[in-house]
Amino acid sequence: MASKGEESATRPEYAAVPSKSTRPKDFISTLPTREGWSTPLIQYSKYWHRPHILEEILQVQDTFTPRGDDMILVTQPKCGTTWLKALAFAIINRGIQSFSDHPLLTLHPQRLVPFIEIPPPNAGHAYLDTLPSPRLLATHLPLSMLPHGMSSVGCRIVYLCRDPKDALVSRWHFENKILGKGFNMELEKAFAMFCEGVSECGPFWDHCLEYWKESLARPDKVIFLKYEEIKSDPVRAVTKLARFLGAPFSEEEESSGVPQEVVRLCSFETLTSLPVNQVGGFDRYVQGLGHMHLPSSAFFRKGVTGDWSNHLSQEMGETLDLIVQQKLEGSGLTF
Ligand code: PAP
Repeated sequence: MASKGEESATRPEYAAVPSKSTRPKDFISTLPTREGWSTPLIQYSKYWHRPHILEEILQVQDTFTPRGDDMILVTQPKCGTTWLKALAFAIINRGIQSFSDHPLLTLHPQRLVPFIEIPPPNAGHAYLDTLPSPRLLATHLPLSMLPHGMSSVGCRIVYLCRDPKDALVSRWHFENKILGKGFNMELEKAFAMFCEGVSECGPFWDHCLEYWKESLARPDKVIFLKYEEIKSDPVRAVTKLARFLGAPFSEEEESSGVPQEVVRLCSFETLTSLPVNQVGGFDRYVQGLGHMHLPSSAFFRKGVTGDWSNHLSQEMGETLDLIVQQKLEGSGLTF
């Protein structure tokens, strides 16, 4: 019988996205499209994407070269990406940077850890090749759409998910904030679409399930975390994450409170108190919306669990819970 290690070595590659040489011309225009919140959504291999992001995803398939020591932070939008970027960055850089002179004090976590599928403005995807190893990268991609080669070279993947009700409400506020009067999506309609599985990178439950199953099959390469679990015991979560990333805290570090320092530096309270996270922002071109300015502060709202109940009715909460429960049935994953 094959051991766990042997099994993972023979698993098929993740990639389901066709490469440039195999995909038809105008590939995107052949895919199902439907109305999204602010731009249309296009469905590829059951997942919904904004058109410009899908174009980037296709390019990444052609250009991204994974490295064995890459660490990939994966989330669906609004599941705690900014927080996870800060925590992972602080963990792996703790040996070379003191907490009083830390890059997180002067750089937004979103800048410190680039997204694979969203290159920095004017940089292009080749930018990722210029980063020194080990690279800390982020993505919202489903497991089955990760760039080719990530599984076989053995990248470490950290998956963070969140109660879908909170992720939905957080996303709705975010779009409201960045689009202002240009955002006309009623929360009830956004909720109905979400329940149908139509959300950016959704269906929400399928995205979670793919990584959940992979974390059970390859626990040394994929770790599955929940926003709520980090909230309730951040030191425990940070310790677990450090161990997974191959940078465990030493006894000396534990007794001198280093895990607590990481938690404090990356806390909602610390990050929101820093000017770098309150002023300025990110400029992006979004097809269908034009040039957008994403204020740095838009990535920080309340930073709590259960805020959905201030925006969705109890009945809506129960409806979504039931859908998610049915979709996850038998997997062992619960929210
Ligand atoms: P992204 O996926 O678009 O990059 P992401 O960082 O996941 O965004 O979403 C922001 C959410 O994380 C916000 O949640 P809320 O709307 O429910 O408040 C934001 O407040 C929360 N967040 C950001 N930083 C932290 C942090 N340090 N601790 C806890 N929550 C945080």
